[in-house]
Amino acid sequence: MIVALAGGVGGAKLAHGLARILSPDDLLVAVNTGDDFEHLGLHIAPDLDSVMYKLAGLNDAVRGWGLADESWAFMDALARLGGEDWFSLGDRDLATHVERTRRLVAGETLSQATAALAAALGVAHRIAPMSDDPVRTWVETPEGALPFQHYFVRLRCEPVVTGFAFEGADRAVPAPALAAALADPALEAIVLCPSNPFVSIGPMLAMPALADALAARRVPLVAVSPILGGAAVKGPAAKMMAELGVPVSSAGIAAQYGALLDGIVIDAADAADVAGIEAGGVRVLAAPTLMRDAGDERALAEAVLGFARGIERRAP
Ligand code: FO1
Repeated sequence: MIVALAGGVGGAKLAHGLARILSPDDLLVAVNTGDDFEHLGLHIAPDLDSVMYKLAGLNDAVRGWGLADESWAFMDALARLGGEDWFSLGDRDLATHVERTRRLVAGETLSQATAALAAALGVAHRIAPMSDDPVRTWVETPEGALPFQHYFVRLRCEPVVTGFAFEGADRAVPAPALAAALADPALEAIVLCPSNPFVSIGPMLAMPALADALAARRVPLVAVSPILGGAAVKGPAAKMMAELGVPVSSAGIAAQYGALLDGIVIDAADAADVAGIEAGGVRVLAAPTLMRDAGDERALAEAVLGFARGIERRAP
């Protein structure tokens, strides 16, 4: 059994590859909720939805978020009314947020609401939020701290980043499915998907209860680098690394995760980084990491599983 910790697009792609190989009982995808926010009275969970839509085969591959074949009548009508239109909710996507919010207001946990939505969309594999407790990412800039979606969408990641805060993380505990999977004797490995180490995996590691569970693990933990040839495959990871003084490379990703890692999968084009990372005691697999289609996703998932199953947990 494998636990994959995932953010949005990159995490969803690797999760999709893993789901092609592993049976539903043998995979848990635990997803960042630091990007979640309340908007227009609705609970929006962008990374959970990116993973859910991808595993359901309903995602928009070009836009990278939301549903394929979307229409925008709601947003057009909202803009005409002078409403908040900086965050785009497609007509079909809107139903997900309305139904999720209805379930949460009725007393369901985010885990229960997520499981219900995913099942309704035909997803067989298990998707869980990282926590049922609210964790909210703030992006620190020279002009002050910004809620994550204001930084990411409203300001298009333009402000310089000086740090991050994860409101609520100190009190949050891993979702029941994640806690159970990490304690399951059948667990073989933990995979950090090729997601942003600061704002996708960072909110998870900021939960002391999850950090402790990861530190107490008996199985190897491997990351897949989201950096390829000195650039991020998607999103602001490279810009954030540069602004924070972290080398924009897979070696920089390995350094960011530090002692947590037993191994890292980096792109074959970055093979020059292998020796430097291995000198720090972390095993490295150099393999194609760019996922352009379902074949790439499956091939990377197979490479990651083979690598993770072939290495040991470092002595803590
Ligand atoms: N990203 C954007 O760049 N612009 C949007 O208007 C936008 C709307 C949106 C609606 C629902 C959803 O699930 C995701 C949405 N995203 C949008 C993506 C999302 O904000 C980010 O990609 C993630 O938070 C980063 O992982």
